[in-house]
Parts: sequence; structure tokens; C-alpha cells
Amino acid sequence: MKLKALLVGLSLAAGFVSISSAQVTMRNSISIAEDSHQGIGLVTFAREVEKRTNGRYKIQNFYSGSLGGERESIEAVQLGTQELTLTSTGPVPNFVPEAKILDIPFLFRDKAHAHAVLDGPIGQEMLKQFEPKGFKALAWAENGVRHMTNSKRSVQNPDDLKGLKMRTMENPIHIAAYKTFGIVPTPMAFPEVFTALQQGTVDGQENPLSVIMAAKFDQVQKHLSLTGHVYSPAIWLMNKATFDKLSPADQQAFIEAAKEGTKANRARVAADDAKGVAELRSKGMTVVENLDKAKFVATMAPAYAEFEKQFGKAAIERIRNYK
Ligand code: EAX
Repeated sequence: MKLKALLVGLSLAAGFVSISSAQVTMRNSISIAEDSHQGIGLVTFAREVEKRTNGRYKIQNFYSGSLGGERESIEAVQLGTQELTLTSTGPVPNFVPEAKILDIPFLFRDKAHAHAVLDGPIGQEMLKQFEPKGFKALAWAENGVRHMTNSKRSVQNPDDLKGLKMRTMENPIHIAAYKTFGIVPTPMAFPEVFTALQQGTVDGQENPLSVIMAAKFDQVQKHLSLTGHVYSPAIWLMNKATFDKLSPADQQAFIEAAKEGTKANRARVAADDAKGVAELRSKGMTVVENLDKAKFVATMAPAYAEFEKQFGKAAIERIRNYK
């Protein structure tokens, strides 16, 4: 009898423990493949959240746009039908217009400059501007330096871009800038891009080497030019109400997990950038490496005039000159 009572007591205690430590599952997503710079970010984030909350929170990852493209995922996070997403800033200005300025072509000298701006006061101020729109922006991450690919011709000079029909992100700054290059921009969600390139709906697209490789665009694109025309940030977004319900310690755990995810993500971008040209050449792409960047910058002059009107010269210079 005594033993039975003890067993009942133990199982009740076990039941109590399992109730108090009930696991909460949240969804996170990216528009590209798991084997990518963003995928490794997601995997790292999930592992760190579980570790730092003793398994009370579990993150279920969705890849390749299986929950929708980036715009749809941002919208779902804003509405709270999805808790988290990692997205490029491409479609972000449709929700948080202040983020537009980051997607100006040739704004950042290089990735190190971008990291300094995003991780420093300018970037941290901008993270706060997501809050009134229903997001907790946990941290910046990286999509990478964007380069152009197409199936028509080897692009060496700005003139070679004239008349190319290119898929762009759903980003007003990119669309305005690429028009200035003479490109015919066709905004489209990422999950549709491979098929559009394959069927010739568009001649080309532009993305970091990490994305070009992860999406296997070498199968549907012949020419790559290292235009490096824009640095593409990424950002960890969480539904604000969901974040606000966490204890302060758990909130910190989510923020730290995002920072760890970004470390893994940026390291993978560095590795992809180091091996990308050789890998894409080996898959049959022609690669133009040493473009005259100054010529491409000069072509942007009318767009820059427009951006200065829109953002103010001081705001742009503050980013450009940040050390
Ligand atoms: O975030 O839409 C795009 O071209 C993005 O760079 C891609 O989905 C990775």
C-alpha cells in the first residue's frame, strides 16, 4: 500500500512538472532552402532558444517559402498567425517605410561597413521603428551583396543592362534604381523566381552568391556579373504581442539566440562569397569579376538625386560616412 501511494505521489509530481514546463512551439520561416546562409541562421536560432529557455520554447523551422514568400511571412508575423520570420529587407518597406534607406545601391562600402552600421546606433535605432508596426525586430542578419545574373549577355558595363527584363524584389528603392540602369524591373516573390527564369518570363535576376547557389540559379542562368550593386540586409522579426508575453529573461534569450543565429549566418555568407565564383563557374556560368564600379555608381546619379529628396542628404551621408 505504501509503495502504491508513493508511486501515485510520484506520478502526480511528474504530471505537475510536465504541466509547469509545457513546451510552447513557435514557427519561423525563410523563403530559401535550408542549406543556405539563412537556413543555418534558423537552425542556430532554434537551438539557442531551446538551450537558453531549457526547452520551454521550441522553434519549428519552415524553408523554401513553404509558408509563403517574404512579404507574406512578414504579414503573417505582423498579424500573429506566425510568430517569427527571417527575411531580407526586400519587402520590409511595405510595412516599415523607415527601412527603405538601407536598400540604396552602393550605400555601403563593404560587408564590414554594413555590419558596423546595422550593429551600431543607426541600426539599433531602426530596430525600434518596427515596434509601432507590430514587430519586435530581434536583430539584424545578412542576406549579402547582390550581383546580377541573366540569360542574354555578359554584362560588363552599365549599358549592357539596358532593356534586360529582370526580376526584382518587391522593394520600391530597388525598382527605382534598376529603372535608372535601364533595366525593365519585374517585382516578384522569391518562390516564383526559378520558374520565371526557366520559362524566360524574365531574362535575369539579382541576388547574393549565397542565394544564387542555394537556389541553383546556375541551372537557369548563363551569365553572372559581380555588380555588387546593393548590400541586402536581413532581419529577425517576431510578432510583438508574442514577444511582449515572454518573461524578461526569455525575451533576452530570444534576442541572444537571434544574435547567435546572425553570427552563423554571416560566417556562412563569408564562406559562400569566398567560394561562390569558382563554384558557379564549375557549374557552367560565365562570371565577369572586375567591373568598373565607378561607372555603375555614375549611372545611378538621377536615382541618387531622387533618394536625397526622399531621405535627406544628411541621413544618407550619416550611413555612408559611418566608421
Ligand atoms: O532572402 O527575394 C530575394 O531575392 C531575396 O534575396 C531572397 O529571397 C533571400
